[in-house]
Amino acid sequence: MKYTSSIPLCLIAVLTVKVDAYGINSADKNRNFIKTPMKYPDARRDESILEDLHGKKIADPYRWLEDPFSEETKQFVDAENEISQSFLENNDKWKKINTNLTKLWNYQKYFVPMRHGKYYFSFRNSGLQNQNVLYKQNSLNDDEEPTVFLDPNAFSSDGTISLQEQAFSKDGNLFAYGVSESGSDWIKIKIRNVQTGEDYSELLERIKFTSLAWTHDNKGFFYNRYDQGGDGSETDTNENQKLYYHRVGEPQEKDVLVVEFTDNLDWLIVATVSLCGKYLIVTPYNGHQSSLYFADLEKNGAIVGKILLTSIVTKFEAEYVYITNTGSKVVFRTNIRAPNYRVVVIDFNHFTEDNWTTLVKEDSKDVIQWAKHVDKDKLVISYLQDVKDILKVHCLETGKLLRKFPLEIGTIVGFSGNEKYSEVFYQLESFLTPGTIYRYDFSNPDTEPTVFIENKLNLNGFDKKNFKVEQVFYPSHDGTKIPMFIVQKKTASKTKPVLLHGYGGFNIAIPPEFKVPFLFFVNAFDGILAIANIRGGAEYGQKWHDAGKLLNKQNVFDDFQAAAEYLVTQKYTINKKIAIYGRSNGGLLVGACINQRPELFGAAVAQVGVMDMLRFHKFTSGHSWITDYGDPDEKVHFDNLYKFSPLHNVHVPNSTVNQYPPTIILTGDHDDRVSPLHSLKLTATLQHAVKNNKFQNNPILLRVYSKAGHGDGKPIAKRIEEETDIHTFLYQSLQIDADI
Ligand code: X99
Repeated sequence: MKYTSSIPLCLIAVLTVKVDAYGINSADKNRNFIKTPMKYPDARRDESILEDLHGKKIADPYRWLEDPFSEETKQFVDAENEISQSFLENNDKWKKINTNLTKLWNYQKYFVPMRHGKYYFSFRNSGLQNQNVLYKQNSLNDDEEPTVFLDPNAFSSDGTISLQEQAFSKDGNLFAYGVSESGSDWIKIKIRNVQTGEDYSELLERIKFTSLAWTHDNKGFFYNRYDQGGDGSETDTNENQKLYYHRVGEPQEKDVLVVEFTDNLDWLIVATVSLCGKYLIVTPYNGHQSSLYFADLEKNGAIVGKILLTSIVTKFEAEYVYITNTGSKVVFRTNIRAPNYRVVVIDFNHFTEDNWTTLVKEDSKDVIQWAKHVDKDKLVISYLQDVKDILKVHCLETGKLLRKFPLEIGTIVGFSGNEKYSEVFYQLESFLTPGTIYRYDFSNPDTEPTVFIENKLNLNGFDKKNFKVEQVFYPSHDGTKIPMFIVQKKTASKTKPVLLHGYGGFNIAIPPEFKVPFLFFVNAFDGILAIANIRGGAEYGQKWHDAGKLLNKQNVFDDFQAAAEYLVTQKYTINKKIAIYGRSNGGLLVGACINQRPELFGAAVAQVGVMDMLRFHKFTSGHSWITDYGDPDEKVHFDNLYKFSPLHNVHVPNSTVNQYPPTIILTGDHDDRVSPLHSLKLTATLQHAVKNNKFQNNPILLRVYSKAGHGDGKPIAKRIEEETDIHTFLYQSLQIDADI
């Protein structure tokens, strides 16, 4: 594995010697890995950090780990990596798992074609290319070979520079694109001429969570930037995002500041240019809710300074997502007074709420996820129905339902089409379907969508028919029915290992999608994949989200623990064979669950998790999560967060029952979404609690990857390396006996 150390060689030697003595019994290192308790680095405890917060004394002995640049932090990370790497690599399955995962990942991937100007564009990946490549072609005829338009693999030899935000100009002649390094949320924007394939000389910097909206004169675009930037390894708070206008061919210094909200430095400003080019629509977000403004760009004239905005909605109590417009009649998807979302029309000439009309009303059960204007006068609307996608077509003028597309159980992961063309493409994925692209032409209304391209695995003997996917609805502690997908081979076997996955927050659902590592667990380990669609997500609209946020957050953890209990009572498995896995907000889920009910699980994997719930708002853009987690500076929220914050609820095991399960905590040194300090501080705290503890035999490991961020844009090589680590850890912890 590639791993660069920043500590002196002599120190590595010392640490390596120690690691060899760290409880890995070399005679049987692949099986009963712990014969003696693990030994961990002696992380310094600074007992002087003691704060009085809302009447409680809160210690934070590892506060020093919040400094990512100190030598002491680097040495801690290096020492932890030494332990986890030797633990994983000493397992002779690491290489086999790596080879098999690589094979499974190596299949040709196609994505939906998109039409811009004279050309079709589409992303492809030949199999193991680190980044998907953007191709250009004149037509979709079989005899035409597409040419490479933009290949992010050429930006770096290790694939760590990725393409993020992107937008074609209205005429399709220019392409603005953002690139990120080492997985950071920071991007730099460049502009490429579609005809020549050449880039303009300017480079736009200090950009994060940006809009990219071209004006229809094709001369420039709106984007968001901050006064200070970074490379993703810093933890500084991001505030005061502003909206700028950039003119193609000019240096960034000449960009025009058009919108800022100086009284509210935490807001993220989302800007869109209307389909007709006349309006700029601005929605400043506070977490998931926004207010709503617009400006008439025609009346505004040349963009030379601040744009005067007209306010439509001032209260932050819902979302307003622009879909399309016909003149001043502007169509939005919103959840205002419609927790499952509805489509409304706001006339910008008479925009008070009593003049709004509902075009597509809220459904009592199914949730409107997105809507696209296609074929002159139609809206394609995606609904989520019991965590499965439904695709419907409505009349844009009357809102009337025109037709429903037949859809297998799965998720639309890509859609392309617009008002100018009658043709649309959509890509469906599911647990066992790596992506089938359908094509439909509205000019032939009596026809059905046809398969345009089907992504196929390159795996001998793989047949979907040998697997089964079921959806169960299990009761949580308060009786609420929680949906859960269960995927496994049809063959009966001994007690199967389970990978139980969840997220539970931020109005994000976990729908059926194709994930190589999940299929690997099911196929190679003869395991069961269980996806628990716990509260806090978008599965049943705003109510489901509300039931798992702020003072209701404990419901999320209860739902996940109830999933494990259900899998055992229904005899799918036994507790020792259940691994829980979550990332980001789901890392918090795993951290909270191993503190609350360690006996339920046989292993835990917490990736890029939020672990310090009393200080999450102080780093990078963490303040934008206050709408889900609550504000630690307010007593009522502090008291709630303190009850489940993984860092503040670590216990010293006093029986083998409440020892921690084998746990691996993973993060990346350029994760500027959830700073690595969360994982570092939790690891140090857990290891301190369990070291020399006679009841704790299971390891607590930390793996920090270099040149890696929160996840977006991670090159395939790094993803395979990380998933090999995770699956080697699972193989060992769950005592998997599959022959691989
Ligand atoms: C973010 O933190 C992304 C930041 N972000 C917003 C945006 O909060 O990019 C936002 C609001 C409106 C428009 C654009 C943005 N996210 C995205 C959360 C989950 C997410 C995240 O990454 F909402 F999907 N978290 C990490 C939450 C806790 C752990």
